[in-house]
Amino acid sequence: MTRVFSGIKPTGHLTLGNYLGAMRRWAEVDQHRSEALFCIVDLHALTVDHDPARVRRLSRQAATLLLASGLDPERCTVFVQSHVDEHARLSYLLECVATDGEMRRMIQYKEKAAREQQRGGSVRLSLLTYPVLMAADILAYGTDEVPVGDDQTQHVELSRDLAVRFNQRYGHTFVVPRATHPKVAARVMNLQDPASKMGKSDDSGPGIVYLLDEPEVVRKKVMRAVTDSGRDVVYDRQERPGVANLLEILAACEGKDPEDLSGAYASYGALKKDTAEAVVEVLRPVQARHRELCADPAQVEAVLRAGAEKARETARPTVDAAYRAIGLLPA
Ligand code: AQP
Repeated sequence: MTRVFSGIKPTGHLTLGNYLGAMRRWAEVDQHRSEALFCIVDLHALTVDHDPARVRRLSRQAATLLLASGLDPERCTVFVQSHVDEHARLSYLLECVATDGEMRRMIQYKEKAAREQQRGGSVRLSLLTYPVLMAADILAYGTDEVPVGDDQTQHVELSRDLAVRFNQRYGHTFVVPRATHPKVAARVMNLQDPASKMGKSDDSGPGIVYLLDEPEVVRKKVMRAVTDSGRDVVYDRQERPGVANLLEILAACEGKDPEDLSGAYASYGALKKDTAEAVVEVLRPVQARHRELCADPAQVEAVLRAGAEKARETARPTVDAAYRAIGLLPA
């Protein structure tokens, strides 16, 4: 059976981008057709300036929202990265296979390091090595497929490269994974700045739809989305990124094609109105289930505990094999 692994960082409140680009597919497709593991990758949240209490709060919230979005612990494994030591154990071995140049070429490293410096902070070493930890997350589980938004393509490519390099040098140890992306909404853009990804750690609130936004807030944000200077509704990501983003969001919510949808609208106003309502409808069941789960936090804790145990059992043989293959004495 295909093994699927993917994760989400507790660096902010989860967004519509996280949902349409990743979470919804995990719940609707991946958990039903594969052996799937989904992880709150909390160690990754420590790579930039962070508040410990906030990371804890966001980790719990992310776990609750993953379950609210339809992940079923009977069908898949949901757990927290830091509860499974194998991630950090394997990360060190992969650091011994990765190169400094490879790390410095990572687009997200360049962007985030620049952001940290602009804010007057220093760049943590873990920000540079974070893609190696992500490779460890993936490779520890013998993962075949990594369902992600397309911002993660470069990181999954690195995981492939490291798996191949390790296997060539030390003998076959890792499955070589590949990224999979949704057909539509693989990169949901910020509503106020359609040149930038809708990212949960951005500060631009009005451009980001959060999964827990009230319907009125969602409507306001979508109705105020930046569009383009033209008047007709055409799907053109290069020339009309604002309108294209709305068409993609609407198409993803309704399971349609953005190009086909563009012909159905004569004005930006009508497109925004339908997009806002479609988003409200997509979020409604997730928010309702989230409210129920918040009333029973012990249930979420129990899922995470059982998930960590299962994840540990799954990862340990591969990580132990990597320790032996690279030349370390068995304990
Ligand atoms: N805007 C997006 N459109 C489509 N998919 C997206 N994803 C994130 N944003 C979008 C996908 O959601 C999964 C989890 O994302 P993440 O937690 O790794 O990263 P993030 O939400 O992008 O959070 P940050 O903190 O703002 O991260 P940076 O600044 O690193 O991008 C992934 O599958 C991701 O592709």
